[in-house]
Amino acid sequence: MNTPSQTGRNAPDRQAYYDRIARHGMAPLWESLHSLVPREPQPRAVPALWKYDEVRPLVMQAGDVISAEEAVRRVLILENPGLPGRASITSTLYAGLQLILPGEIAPSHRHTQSALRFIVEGQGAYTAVNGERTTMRPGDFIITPSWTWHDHGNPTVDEGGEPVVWLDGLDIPLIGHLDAGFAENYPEATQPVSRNEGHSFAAFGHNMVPVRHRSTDPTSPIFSYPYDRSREALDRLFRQGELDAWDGVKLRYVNPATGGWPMPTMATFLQFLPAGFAGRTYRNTDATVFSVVEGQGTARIGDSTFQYGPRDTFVAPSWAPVQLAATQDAVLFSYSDRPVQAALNLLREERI
Ligand code: GTQ
Repeated sequence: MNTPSQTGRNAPDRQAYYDRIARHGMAPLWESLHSLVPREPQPRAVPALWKYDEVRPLVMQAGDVISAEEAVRRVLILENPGLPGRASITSTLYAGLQLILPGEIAPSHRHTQSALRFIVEGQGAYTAVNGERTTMRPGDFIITPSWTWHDHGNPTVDEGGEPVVWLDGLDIPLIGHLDAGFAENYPEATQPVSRNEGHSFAAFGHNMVPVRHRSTDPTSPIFSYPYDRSREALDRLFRQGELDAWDGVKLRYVNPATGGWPMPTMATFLQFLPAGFAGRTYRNTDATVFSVVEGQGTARIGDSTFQYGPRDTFVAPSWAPVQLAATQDAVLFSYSDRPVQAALNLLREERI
């Protein structure tokens, strides 16, 4: 039998050895192998819920603290309690609630991070992308693709403006891990408007594309996916009996020119859960952020049980079991990094 002195296998020797190799920029794999290569995902993100009734007053107070112009983007970051200080709701995704008051402008800039907006409260504000403005209404899903100029604005009170709040979803942590972030400001507060509102939707939003359109651009040519259209689709499918035991009626948003995702890094979904629905349990490797549009119910995520209602945000970490139920007809918007996982052949789903 080896004695520690013969082999150097006692703990103090080990530590001295670790200290020695650390001075050479090395570390012992065997101390961390299990966490580096876990048997299954071990996310630091935890299930979490932000009740809109609780956070709304705080979002509105941000309007007293700073102007949109000074803040550039006046947003309260929804930070996962398991990822403190990292501006992350999951390990790859960011979420925030952005407020724009009547008469305000959030100045134009662009960045390699992709952004989505999901309108939570108020209407009439606009986002401009690539020279086209889109008016926001609750439940609308709007995209700001990577490296496109974008500014947000809101009509004055006299023009009928009201406070507008939307959920920002960005791939900020993912782009941070990749060290692929670039950004620049537009020389003026707003970019010039070069196309009428509705242009991109007319060209690409009706199951048709311009006759010579040939782009294989992974980014959707549609900037806004209006809620009334998506809601109607869910409603019709439900009436025709399309109810999945796990998902209710669930559709994904598409790039209509390719059938792919609206943007290369983030997938988005809208689902309908009828009153009384008690979904079966599933889990996915793509951690998912949910924004409640309508209705009420329960989300069981891992060991947590959340009562959700309109405008609440909640998050399911990677591989956590999820069970969705509704006490009133409910509509949930959600987003995840699924396109990235699918492209890398990493996506796993389990329907239990
Ligand atoms: O609207 O451009 O919530 O750049 C975070 C970063 C929003 C935006 C955010 C951003 C934006």
